Amino acid sequence: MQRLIPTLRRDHVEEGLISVINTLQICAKEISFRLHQGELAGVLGSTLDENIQGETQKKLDVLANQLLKDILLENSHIRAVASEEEEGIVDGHTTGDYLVAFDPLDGSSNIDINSMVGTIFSVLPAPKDDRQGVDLFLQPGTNQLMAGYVLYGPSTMLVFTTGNGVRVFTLDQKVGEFLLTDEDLEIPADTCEFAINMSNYRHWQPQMRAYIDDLLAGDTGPRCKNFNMRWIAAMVADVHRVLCRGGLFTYPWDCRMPNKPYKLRLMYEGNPMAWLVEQAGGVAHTGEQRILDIEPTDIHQRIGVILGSANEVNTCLEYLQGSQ
Ligand code: AFP
Ligand code: FBP
Repeated sequence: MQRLIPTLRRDHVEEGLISVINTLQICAKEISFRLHQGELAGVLGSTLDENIQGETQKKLDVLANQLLKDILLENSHIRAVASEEEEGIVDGHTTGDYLVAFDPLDGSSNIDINSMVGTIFSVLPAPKDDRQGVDLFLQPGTNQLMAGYVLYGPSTMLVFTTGNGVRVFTLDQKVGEFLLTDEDLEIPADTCEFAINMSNYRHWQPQMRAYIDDLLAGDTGPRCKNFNMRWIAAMVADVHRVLCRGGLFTYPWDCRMPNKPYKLRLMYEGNPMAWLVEQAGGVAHTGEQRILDIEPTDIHQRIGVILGSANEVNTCLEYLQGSQ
């Protein structure tokens, strides 16, 4: 089975970016080890702190964030990093060509129940002009050079794209290396599976409720087929399922917070997952526009997300746009 670096070279990935990806996989192995030690490592449970998103931080959130920052910032190719857990960016090397945005542990409510979590990352080019600070990162997802995630599940998997399709590597615990286990993921265009937090039903727009109502109506309803639902409460795991066997994943507009009606974050969740999904032949949309085309105005901005099997996402969009 092919190893990581030879695969990247075969894909003609530039050496600086290979170095960044290599550093990311070193971080992934370290986080994977701590997660798999679980309670034995004394890292389960919460801290007393809140992160920039106003969420209580788990000890492993803090640990994963620190590990990523420390290890990434040693790499001279990295100009700066931005984390979902921190307000500002952290500067690295002024001559670095790359920026890395990451969500250190996505799905952190799963940590204490020994369920799936992941690390999501997005690599952008460092602008060559005089931009500084957070402005460096305010680039659309179409600029991404590499995007992916590590899924810490029964096995640890590294899934990413550099624009040549979606490659999947599995961590061989015996030799401590990621080995290529799927060359090119493709999302089937049609699906009978969806993922949404149904407990928020009363907070959605009527059009989204109508779409879900029709899925639930099954083969005697307007969609004339039965749908199944899955929800892991970790986007990384739900999107992994969609990449592996198709499906529609959405975290839609929600009326509870008029000024912040969305949950998922563009830079750390939306953009990297959108590029992966598009590279696998799927569609990733906010309900109003293609996610990758959004010109960000804030590194922590939140968006609506509807992604997955192309035909199903397009059907959902027809409901939202009122043509169904
Ligand atoms: P964290 O960023 O706190 O780990 O949350 C993960 C997440 O943003 C995303 O991965 C899930 O899809 C979503 O939360 C689950 O949210 P619910 O609480 O609505 O299930
Ligand atoms: P398997 O025996 O095929 O693994 O099925 C597992 C299971 O019986 C339960 O563990 C689980 O609660 C249930 O199926 C899930 O069923 P559904 O497909 O209705 O969500």
